[in-house]
Formats: sequence, C-alpha cells, structure tokens
Amino acid sequence: MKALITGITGQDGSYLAELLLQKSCDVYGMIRRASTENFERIHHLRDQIHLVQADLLDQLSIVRIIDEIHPDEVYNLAAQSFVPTSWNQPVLTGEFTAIGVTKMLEAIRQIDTNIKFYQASSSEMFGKVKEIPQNENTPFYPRSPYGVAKVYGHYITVNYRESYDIFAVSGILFNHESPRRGLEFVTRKITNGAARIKLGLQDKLFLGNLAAKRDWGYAKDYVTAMWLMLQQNEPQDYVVASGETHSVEEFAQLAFRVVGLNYKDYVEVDPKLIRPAEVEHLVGDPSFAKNELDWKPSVSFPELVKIMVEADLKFIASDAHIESR
Ligand code: NAP
Ligand code: F7E
Repeated sequence: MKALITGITGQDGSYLAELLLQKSCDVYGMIRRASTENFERIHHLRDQIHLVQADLLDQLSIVRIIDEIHPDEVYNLAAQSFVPTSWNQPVLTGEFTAIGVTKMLEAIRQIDTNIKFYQASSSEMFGKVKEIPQNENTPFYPRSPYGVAKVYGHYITVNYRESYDIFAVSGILFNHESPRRGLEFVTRKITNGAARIKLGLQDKLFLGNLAAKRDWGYAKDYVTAMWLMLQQNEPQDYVVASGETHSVEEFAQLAFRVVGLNYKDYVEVDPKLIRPAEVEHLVGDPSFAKNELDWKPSVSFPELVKIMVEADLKFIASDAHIESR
C-alpha cells in the first residue's frame, strides 16, 4: 500500500506519516522547495519515508509525482492554514487552499480514478454557525478567506466524487492540537507562553478574543479518523470533533494552572489580535464518525492542555540549556 501525503511537514502530516508507517504503508511526502529545510516535525522519520518535491501552485509538478509514485491513497493536507494570514493574503490562500484541491483531484482524474483521496476540510466552513452542534448537514457560513477557500475545497471534492466516481472524501475536522502545533495558533501560543513565563523568559502573554469558543481535540486522534475514512466501503464526508466546547479564556486558565500560576496576572488583550470577522462558537457533533468509523477521541480537554504545557516546559528548558552551553 502506497500513500502520498501533501503537507507532510505540518502538524497533521507528521502524525499521519507515523500512523501510516505503523500500518506498513510505503509513505511518500510532498514537500515544497525552500532555501532552508523545514523538517523538524518529520526529522525522526526521514529514513522511513520518501520525500518528493512539488507545489500546490504547480499543476505539472503534482501530475508528475502522482504519475511517478502511483499511490493507492492521497491525503491532501497542504494548505495556507492560518486564518489571520488569509485576510492579508486572500488570493494566495485561495490558490493554495481552494484551487490546490482541484489540482490534486485533476491529477488523479487524469492518471487513475482508482486512487483514493482525502481532503482536509475544516470546521471554519461553519463560521457564523447556523445550528449548535454542527454536523455533516449543517449549512456553511464561512467568516474568513480561509473558510471560503475550504468550502470550495469541500465542494470540489464532492463534485469529483459525483462526476468521476472517485473515492474522494472530505473530513470536516474541528480544531486539533498537539505539542507540534504551530506557535501562532492560540493553543500553542498559550502553552508556550505559560511555560516561558514559568521559566522566567517572558512577562506577559498578549491574546485577542478570549471569549471565542472552540471544540479542541488531540491531533493524533484526528489523523486516525482520516485513515479510517479511506478504509470504508463507500466514500462519505464526516465531522470529526470532541463534542465539547471551551473558550480561549478557559484554555488559558487551565494552562497557567498546570504551571501553578493565575492567568489573570499575565494575560492581556491586544485589540490588534481581534479578527475582522470572528467565528464565535464551534462545537461539533461527531455521532456519524463514531457510528460509521468506530472513532472516538482518546484525550480529554484538560489532558490535552496538560500534554501541551508539559511538552513546552520540556522543550524550552532543553533549548535554554543548549543556549547556555
Ligand atoms: P500546518 O501545520 O499549517 O501544515 C500545512 C502544510 O501545508 C505544511 O506542510 C506546509 O508546508 C504545506 N503547504 C502549504 N502551502 C503549500 C504549497 N503551496 N505546496 C505544498 N505544500 C504546502 O497545518 P495542519 O494543522 O497540519 O493542518 C493540516 C490540514 O488540515 C490543513 O489543510 C488545514 O487547513 C486543515 N485543518 C486543520 C485543522 C487543525 O485544527 N489543525 C482543522 C481542520 C482542518 P511548509 O512546511 O513548506 O510550509
Ligand atoms: O484561533 C482566538 C481566535 O488561530 C482560535 C486552524 O487550524 O482551526 C484553526 O483555526 C481562536 C480564534 O485557530 C488569539 O480569534 C484569541 O477565535 O488557534 P486559532 P482557528 O482560527 O480556529 C481550524 C479548524 C482550521 O481549519 C485552521 O486551519 O482563538 N484567539 N487570541 C487567538 N488566536 C490566535 N491565533 N492568536 C491569539 O493571540
């Protein structure tokens, strides 16, 4: 079994590569050329995976790697994934996160329609939510260029499934986090900030909207759901979520509690971090995934916060140690 992962250098790509290796898959990862390598998350896997160069902006490069590798499964995780950047670079976000999906699907259509395809869709598509909780039938109302691009990616996946009978699925994943989460996302920003404050490396933590609510899960659990979706008899779309919602403020409160501090003494709101349009309240209904895929999350909200804070404490302490030598 051969699998191609786009976005292998990202949080989910690295966990998915580990999972597929455990399943005895031959794992190929698509990487884009950079002047310096960006392989921290996959460093430990380098001798077990194949890295191939291509870019979501370059259709021919995608056709070439799919033709050469001829994978059984393609997981399309590559995207411009940071919501605030999507307001600053809306066109680029559309090109990566929306049109990039068509480029992947079109390559599959041209080369072999038996290749299975997973599209990394997002709860950001629900945006200004039409119902609580959100499920596979909840209408979309995206609130950022990123959310809009993901809606396009979702529907083009559905369309290629219906037009060309491709086994193409869209996983509508709610926020999922880990110690490998990028530092700009709020969870990692908080756990890293709390750890740095505890270690005396930082005084304050500036955040934006503390009232926003998210349904947060553990990334390792969520990549298992991606794999399960491609092992089913029929291609279907699934919501993957914990079913619980918590505010950014609650996340901060718990994270600072893990290091024995009160978040109120350190967290300050910076109005510059408030978004032009906010997604206020996300909470998913994962019943369909639970019933059809036999999937359920294994890590609770407080456990997730603790895992991330403890990993950051360890990471920063070892880094400081290296710097002091
Ligand atoms: P991430 O850490 O930001 O990783 C994004 C990946 O996409 C990186 O490997 C990046 O490569 C790659 N990429 C970006 N532009 C590219 C291009 N033009 N060509 C080739 N590769 C490109 O994201 P993540 O958190 O792992 O999320 C994975 C996917 O799931 C994304 O599509 C995201 O939008 C979606 N999603 C995430 C969540 C979540 O909570 N994490 C929830 C729902 C959906 P570089 O390393 O070269 O930058
Ligand atoms: O923001 C609020 C912010 O950037 C969460 C991506 O993986 O999940 C992610 O998108 C909330 C928002 O994630 C800060 O306003 C407050 O309400 O961690 P985030 P996101 O926008 O939910 C979805 C499912 C994806 O698909 C995306 O790819 O936290 N917030 N203060 C802050 N957010 C950030 N980043 N930084 C702050 O200081």
